[in-house]
Amino acid sequence: CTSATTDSLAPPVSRICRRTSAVDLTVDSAESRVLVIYTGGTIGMMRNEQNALVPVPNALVRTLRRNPVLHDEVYARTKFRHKEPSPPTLVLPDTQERNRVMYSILEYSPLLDSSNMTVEDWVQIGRDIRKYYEHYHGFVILHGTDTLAYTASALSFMLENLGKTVIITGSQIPLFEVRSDGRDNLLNAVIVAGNFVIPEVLVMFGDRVFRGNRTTKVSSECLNAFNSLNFPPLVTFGIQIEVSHKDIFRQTAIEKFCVHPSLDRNVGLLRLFPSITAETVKAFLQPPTLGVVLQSYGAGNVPSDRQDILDAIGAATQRGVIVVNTTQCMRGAVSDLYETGQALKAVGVTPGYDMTPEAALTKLSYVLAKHDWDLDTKRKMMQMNLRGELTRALSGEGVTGASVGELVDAVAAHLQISAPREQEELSAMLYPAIVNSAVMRRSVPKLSSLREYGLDLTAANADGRTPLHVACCEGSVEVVEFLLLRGANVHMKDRFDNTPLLNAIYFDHHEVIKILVKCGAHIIGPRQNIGDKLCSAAAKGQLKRFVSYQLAGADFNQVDSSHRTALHVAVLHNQETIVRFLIGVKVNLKCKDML
Ligand code: ASN
Repeated sequence: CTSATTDSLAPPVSRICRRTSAVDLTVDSAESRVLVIYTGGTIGMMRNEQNALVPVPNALVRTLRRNPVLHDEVYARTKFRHKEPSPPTLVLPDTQERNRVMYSILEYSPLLDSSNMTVEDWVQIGRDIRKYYEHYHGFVILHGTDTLAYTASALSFMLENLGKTVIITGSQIPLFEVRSDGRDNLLNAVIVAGNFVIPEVLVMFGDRVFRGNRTTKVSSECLNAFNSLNFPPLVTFGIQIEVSHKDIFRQTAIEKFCVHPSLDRNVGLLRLFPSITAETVKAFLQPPTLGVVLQSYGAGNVPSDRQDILDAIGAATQRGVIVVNTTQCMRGAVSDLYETGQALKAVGVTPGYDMTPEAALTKLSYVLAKHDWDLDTKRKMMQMNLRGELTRALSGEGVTGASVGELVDAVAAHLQISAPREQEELSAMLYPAIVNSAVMRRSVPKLSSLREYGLDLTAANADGRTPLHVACCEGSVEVVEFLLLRGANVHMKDRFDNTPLLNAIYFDHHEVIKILVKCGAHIIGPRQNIGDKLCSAAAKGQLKRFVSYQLAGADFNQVDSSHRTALHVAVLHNQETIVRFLIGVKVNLKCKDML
């Protein structure tokens, strides 16, 4: 990330004063941890003396604790019998999904109605996600609905190379009331964050989860307050939770997660209306304005006979102001279908395709804060699909290719399968097998052609194993890089709780481990029983394994179930090379085992 800061940003210490250190919570297999960042909003509001809804501090956790649908007290008591975790941690009852989810609540102070939130609050949320990134499987942000779509869009750009699920939700009716949408929204958001790796900033509301930067608040009254009219939902809640894996936007760089620390505030939204004056347009485009999202009519049209307005826009783009054209319509994109739309191109306006106003505005703030990009690059970036915010086919980046549907059709016909649901299940079984056979052969050309045929190189098989897991066992650096550059996720866990990194460690593929770490892969000690694994390697004198763990950033002071470190075991088994290695990496020499 660049370390650019803008003069417009005050240090983000002002409002949010309560800081809590990371939870010290061990997690067993088939458990996961979610951090809930509670910023405010109706979900935690009550009426004051003037009968107005205001956020109430320190009330949410107490209420959630008393609700058996949101907290399993018996499980929590057994789990936390030694120590109450901090921040306060609740446990979802068994939801029949893969993981039992523990969720910790980090309550901001003061809690805010989202109408009072600013860029500083987005930066603070970004910082907290960065701070706790390696301690949790996923993140939920509880937020007021009024500006939720702006926050979701802004975070989608600020969180670079995101590899974990970040999901924003809130409610229309406070959770303290008998009839509230807050309970289901929170429950569903925590379930998704704790069970699925969808490496995007998402919005959960009602029975759907949308890509955050495609979402707009469409109703101040309905419980289905949000919609995404240019992109389908990524998750739908019915009797089953359906995840649309093919629509997930994946990062394709070998880089670690980081948070862009600033946004430029000198941006604005200008909505055209018939007979708007040139003076209004000029005033809007005056310095210090650096970027404007123009909301034009229909498919991107402006009055082509209003030379005064076009001149005002042209003068601004000449000065270096970035003007992005979007449509006032809720659905659809801008194009140069009409003469009235082409007029804008002639005066240096950048097309914004089908971006929502919230996405276009926050993207502009983000792009303008990238001080190492020149103006030309910034304009290009506004037209590129950075986080799934604009439709690729419209921007000319679409991946076309022959369909593999014919193969599935042929197998389906052979097996006499015709129902769409069964065909989908067949595809889900066949595709990973085909991709994995190319991975086993270490054949990058084969993988390329499978991709051209439309096969998903990130899809998991029935054991939850992705092509990246298989590649990390095989150890081909070329294949691992190829998959990572095409969206493979380093945080995916298979049915046996193994990540690609653990697979690479198991086979001591040191070069592969280095690439995975570059991409943000990390090990979580207690959860993955690293202490036991280190002790076992120490007993066998597996020096190579210790180098693998070292490359993966393991803590060699971790203990096994008998509270012994690898050093205890190495000494016990007279493994001199391991003892020398451990002393070399400065392990704690004073740690005592259970005896
Ligand atoms: N005014 C509230 C907020 O945005 C609305 C809500 O959360 N439903 O904080």
